[in-house]
Amino acid sequence: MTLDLVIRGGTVATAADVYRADVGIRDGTIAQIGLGLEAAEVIDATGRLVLPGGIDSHVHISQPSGDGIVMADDFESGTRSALFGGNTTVLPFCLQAKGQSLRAALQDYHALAEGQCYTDHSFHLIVSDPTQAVLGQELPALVADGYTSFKVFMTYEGLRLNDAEILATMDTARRTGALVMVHCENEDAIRYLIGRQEAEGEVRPKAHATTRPVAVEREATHRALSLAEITEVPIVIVHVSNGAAMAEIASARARGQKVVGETCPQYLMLTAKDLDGMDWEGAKFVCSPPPRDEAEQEACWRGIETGVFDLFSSDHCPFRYDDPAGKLNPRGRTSFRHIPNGIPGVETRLPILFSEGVAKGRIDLSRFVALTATNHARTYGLERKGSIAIGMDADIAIWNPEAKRTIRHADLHDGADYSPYEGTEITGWPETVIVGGKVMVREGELIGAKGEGRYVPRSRSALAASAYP
Ligand code: DUC
Ligand code: ZN
Ligand code: ZN
Repeated sequence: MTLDLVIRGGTVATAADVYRADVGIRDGTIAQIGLGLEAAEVIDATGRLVLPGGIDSHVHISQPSGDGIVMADDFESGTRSALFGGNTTVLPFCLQAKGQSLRAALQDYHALAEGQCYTDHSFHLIVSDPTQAVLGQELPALVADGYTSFKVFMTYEGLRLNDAEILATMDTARRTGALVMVHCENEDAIRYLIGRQEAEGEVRPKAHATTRPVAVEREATHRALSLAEITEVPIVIVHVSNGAAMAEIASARARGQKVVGETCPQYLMLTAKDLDGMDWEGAKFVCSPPPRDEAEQEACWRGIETGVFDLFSSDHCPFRYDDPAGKLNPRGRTSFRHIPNGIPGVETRLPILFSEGVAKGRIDLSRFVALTATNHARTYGLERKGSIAIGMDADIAIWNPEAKRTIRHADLHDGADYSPYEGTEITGWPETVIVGGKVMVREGELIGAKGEGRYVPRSRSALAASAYP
């Protein structure tokens, strides 16, 4: 068999196995796995790990974020940063504005992504306006077209759905075999707590954490799971930050519900104390749910180790710090309420989990691959992605497991002006990244061009597919 490219002599890891083999690629696909493979182009991977490219199934790129606020990444910078972080596919969200059709929203996002991406990509939908037309006609047609997952919010005025709307949206998912992702925080409770803080004159960034305590997330998680139980749909609880919300997921599973749990680097690496920085620096760490404390970090690690979490995503949602269109926008300087929610992290997600998880012995390599690639592909219907096996897309990251790096924003490739993980020491970094058989980053150098990442329509989730053979 004539191969285009062979990755020779590395240690291949999948979610099931770790073994020595050469990987042969032809026409963008993994065509052979064996020993002694030959091709015109050979990459020597001796001493390196050959892993499925990361799939980050929770990122925000070019998402409208309120008056005068601009996200720090467009599709060019966001996917370039993802690529350097060892990712080969990202799933950003397509936000439906109130009154807008989902088709129109998708057209906008496709236009923004077209010709700009370094990685493959696909879109989740955010349903903010679940009218009868949207739920009855648009969504079913879009699910059939490969947009097989959508997110609903229980928080944010203008975005949150009430319980009746969540039930109706979940019912559409039930009828179409789509997967619902839920942002679980109780908006009314947050409003109440914000009112109390304001009455006390507290406006600093740290109040973002105190107005979104664990109970706010735990209650909403319980309610989302109950609504999913009632409508009989599988769901994803995204960006889980604490042990109490994890316990809700575990008990729903024990009752027989199909639930996927997701956590993110910020819940392992940051705490609410980071929001209490000098001179508004805490704004750099404002995200929702907020980071908690060391005990909750440990709880999240236990969830990663024991399987409460299937997904480890970045929730990359970047805003520049020192920028009137970012964290320090004129209103954001006056109160935590106006600091845009979200932090960058698409490039550091995999190195952080590798370093803190694999290198420190908390998880093994196969679990790392499952949490960062394979489970994302199965959960979101990316049939040819997330593993190294014959017939799969040749999406591969070659890692130096011994590389020592210190995270410095100056070395990253996103459009923000800081990293929340500045100064963190890392062991292990992806050096060469291959997307669809094309070497995009070679030993740390960008050699691929924007536009080489493709849009990927998706099948139904493995979790939702049982109703749709
Ligand atoms: N939810 C997200 O998923 N990302 C950023 C902000 C938010 O609330
Ligand atoms: Zn969210
Ligand atoms: Zn998010």
